[in-house]
Amino acid sequence: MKITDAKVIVTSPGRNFVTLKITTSDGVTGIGDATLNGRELAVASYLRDHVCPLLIGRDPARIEDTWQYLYRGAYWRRGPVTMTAIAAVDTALWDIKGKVAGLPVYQLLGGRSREGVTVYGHANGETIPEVLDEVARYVDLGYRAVRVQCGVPGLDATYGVGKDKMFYEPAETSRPSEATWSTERYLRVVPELFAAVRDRFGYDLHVLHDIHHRLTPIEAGRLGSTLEEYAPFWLEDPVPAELQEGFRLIRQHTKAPIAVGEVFNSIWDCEQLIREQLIDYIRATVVHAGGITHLRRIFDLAALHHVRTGSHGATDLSPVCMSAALHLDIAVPNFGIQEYMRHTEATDEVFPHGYHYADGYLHPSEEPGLGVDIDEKLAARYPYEPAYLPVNRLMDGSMHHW
Ligand code: EZ4
Ligand code: CO
Repeated sequence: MKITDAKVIVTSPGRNFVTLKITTSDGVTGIGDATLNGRELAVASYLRDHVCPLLIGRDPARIEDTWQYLYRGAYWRRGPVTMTAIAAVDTALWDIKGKVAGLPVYQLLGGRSREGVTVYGHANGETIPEVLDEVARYVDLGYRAVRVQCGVPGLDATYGVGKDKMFYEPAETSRPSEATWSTERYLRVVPELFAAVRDRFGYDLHVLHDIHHRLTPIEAGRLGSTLEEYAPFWLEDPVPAELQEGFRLIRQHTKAPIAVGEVFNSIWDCEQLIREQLIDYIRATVVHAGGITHLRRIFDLAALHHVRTGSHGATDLSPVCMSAALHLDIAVPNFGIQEYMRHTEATDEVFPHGYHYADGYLHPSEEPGLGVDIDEKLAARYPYEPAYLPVNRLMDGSMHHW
């Protein structure tokens, strides 16, 4: 069997998605997510112009060899664009391998290690009472874990607080919108939020929070120690993670569990974090960290060092990525939790899928392969729309991390 076609599909059913579709000489098809929020067309071109021509004629069964061919063959390694493109090829080839074997992909990864994939939803609100109402909604839906984000008094927009409750979407304008930031105000409001959530819902619910890279290590250490009495499940992305050493300082000052990795592209972004046990959860994802093949390598390293998984699952990762993530989540020994932001109905229609939510868990599809498809006719009705993520400035106008 040989690869006879590889094409890139760009569609925007509410937001932009890039999908790679590979076809074999036996007529088997596989798909992979290639969406890089705010830089979508760079990956589309990387695939169309530089990768698809190399795939034609290759044996689709050789997943590892193809991964190494694209990784080593680029010479300039890593980076979000390259690794997202490689991820798309890798994911599509696992989909094909599953279909050829007649097995869901998780069976090829060693089979089930658990009955379902525990997920957390996003409870957002401008005010703390609004957030509490949202938490109640998730609890009613059966969720065991909820991420809480609220507005910061005095700031006009805050990360994590959007117009739509179930579909938070930060990329929405043809130029980056500008938010303002005050660490001092933020550090005052978060303990109040956690206190209110514990007061109303008690301690059985897992409560998570995303700092979105905005603090310094010592500030994160201070926030973590303040929140310890409220037993956070994790604090996510406390600081920008280019400097892995920085996490040592956080560890010295708090026992709050730390999660990081949604913007990581390879094992080299987290090797020290994992080896030195500076984090508790690794949040790298299939689409941005080199596909199922490479993410499994990261998860295996993590398993050796008491680090569990907590993959990114925002709306800008397509149902193809979510589907692939669930096959890994159900199989790996060190699964922790999976982020689950629901896609819009339009997105779900373009990407029909067999995974489903029930009672706090997501369940991967039992169909051969990944169990997700793309309706190309419908996809063609939603052309690409330029969209940028916001930028963030301090009150005096200095650029800050978004
Ligand atoms: O801001 O995926 O944990 N989830 C997140 C997301 C990210 C977006 C960026 O594209 O931090 O909401
Ligand atoms: Co995040």
